[in-house]
Amino acid sequence: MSARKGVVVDDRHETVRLVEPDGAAVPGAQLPSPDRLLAGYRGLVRARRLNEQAGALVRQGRLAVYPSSRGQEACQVAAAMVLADGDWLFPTYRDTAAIVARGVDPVEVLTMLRGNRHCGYDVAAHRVAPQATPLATQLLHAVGVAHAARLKGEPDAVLALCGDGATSEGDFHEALNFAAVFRAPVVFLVQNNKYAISVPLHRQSAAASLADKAVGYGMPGVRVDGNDLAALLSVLDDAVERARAGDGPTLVEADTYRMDAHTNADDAGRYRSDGEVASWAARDPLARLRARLRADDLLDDDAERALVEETEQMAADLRAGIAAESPVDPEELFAHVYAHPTPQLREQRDQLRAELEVTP
Ligand SMILES: Cc1ncc(C[n+]2csc(CCOP(=O)(O)OP(=O)(O)O)c2C)c(N)n1
Repeated sequence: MSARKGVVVDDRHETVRLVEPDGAAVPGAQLPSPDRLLAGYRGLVRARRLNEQAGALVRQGRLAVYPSSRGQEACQVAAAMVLADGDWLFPTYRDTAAIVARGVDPVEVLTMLRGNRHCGYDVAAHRVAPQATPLATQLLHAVGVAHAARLKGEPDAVLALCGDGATSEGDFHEALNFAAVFRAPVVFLVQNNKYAISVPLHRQSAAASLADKAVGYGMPGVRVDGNDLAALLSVLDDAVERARAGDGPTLVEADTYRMDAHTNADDAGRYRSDGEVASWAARDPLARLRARLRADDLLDDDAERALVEETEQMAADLRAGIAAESPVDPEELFAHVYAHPTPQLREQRDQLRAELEVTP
């Protein structure tokens, strides 16, 4: 399907790529419009800064944890850009940057990672599900929402994100099978960043390519260069269009790499080499699109300076917003578990209350 707009190259597997790592356009590639590429570049720069700032907030003790998407920003930004306002996004714990690219305030998105009991943003207003930590559960929810939209005759499409490790989960199988049988308007975007924490892909799956899994479900599977924003936009546009037209789901595998550790609690140096990381740094999604835009005279020094200023403001607002957030009442821990708290919960609450009176 992607061959209609994109260019298929042979990179171990058939992979859609429009822009080479050095910024050169693949011969014959039909790139998205200049405006779209510029909007995408802005998204990439903001996403990178968000990743850096959130990492710093963890080191300052202001966030409990942050699963970084550095290196995967093109997937994050493209996932948001291909959706219309009425469409739904189903993200994982790693997809903070995609939610921000969809227009949600970074402070709201990071509220959950401060350890708050709620996800921090208005799920219905933004049409972004809460970030799922249990692997692949969000795929079933996404299919349910997509199926409901189809039954109600609504035009909305759904895009669900997951990692390569999540494709080994039973929920992945159930979600893709149901979606294909019922032609649910959903796009599954697997960010194949090569590791499930420390488990490399070859220990995770014996499939030659994760996109090949689509065949067994009876839906198209496309492998795309996940560090090429132009290719991602092209492939995902097609998939969303297909979903909206009633032609059913698509599985998209994005070939990318997690540049940071799994989270701040992980030491990636124990399971991957510096050489491997360096080889992916040379395929950086920002540098690639920047080189393309510069070569086409679509980006100059003034525009870059303005973008840096804007992005620094976003980071400053994020720091201030996280610092300003009011402290959470520890007793809230018990407030939203049951409508009528159990005797055990009441006992635990009383214990905590007594403890807090002694050591507030
Ligand atoms: C159902 C379930 N099993 C195990 C875990 C523990 N766990 C958290 S992240 C992770 C690795 C996931 O890897 P992948 O799906 O490739 O996503 P990535 O973290 O690389 O984005 C695991 C096993 C979990 N969160 N949920």
